[in-house]
Amino acid sequence: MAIRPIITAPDDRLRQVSKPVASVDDGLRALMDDMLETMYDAPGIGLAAIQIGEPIRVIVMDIAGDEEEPAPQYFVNPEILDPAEEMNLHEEGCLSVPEFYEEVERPASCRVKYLDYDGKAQTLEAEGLLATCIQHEIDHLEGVLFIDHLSRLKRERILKKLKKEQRLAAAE
Ligand code: GNR
Ligand code: NI
Repeated sequence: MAIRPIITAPDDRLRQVSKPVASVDDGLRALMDDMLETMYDAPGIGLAAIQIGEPIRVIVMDIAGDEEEPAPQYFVNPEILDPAEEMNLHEEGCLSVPEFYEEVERPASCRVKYLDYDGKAQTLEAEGLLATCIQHEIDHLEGVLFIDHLSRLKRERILKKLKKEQRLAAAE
C-alpha cells in the first residue's frame, strides 16, 4: 500500500471526465487500497481516483466517526438513482480544495448503484452525510468540484487564494 499525492485546484486534471472501469481485478483493488490509505492519511472521509491522477470511476469512503470502528466503502462505476426532490444544505470541504469550507445544497437522499470491492453489483440507500459525500465524490468523476455549486464570486475568490498559495509554496 502507498500514500499518493493529492492533486489540488486549480489543476486541469481535476476537470477530466473519468472513464468507466471494465473489470474489478487485483490491479484495481491495489489502487483502491492506496486510495483508502491516502484518504485516511489526509485525513478525509472520501476520495475519488482522479484526485490522485487516475481518471477512472472509482471512489473510496469512510464516514465512521472518530470513536467508531473504521468502515471503508468502495464504489466502482457508481450511478445515482432517484435523487430526492427534498434538498439539504451541508457544509463541505475537499482535499483538492484545501482549507475552504462552504455550504452546498444537494438532494437530501438518493440510491446508489455500483460495484463493490469484489466486483459484485450493489445498491445502497443514502441519506445524511452518506448522501452528501457520495454525491460530492460522483461529481469528481464528472470533473465537478464543490466550489462549482457556489456563486461565481465565491468560487473565483477561492481559486485566486489557492493560486496565490501555490505560487508562494513554489517559491520556497
Ligand atoms: O474529507 C472530506 N470531507 C467532506 C465533508 C463534507 C462533504 C464532502 C466531503 S468529501 C472530503 C474529501 C474529498 O475531497 N473527497 O473528494
Ligand atoms: Ni473532494
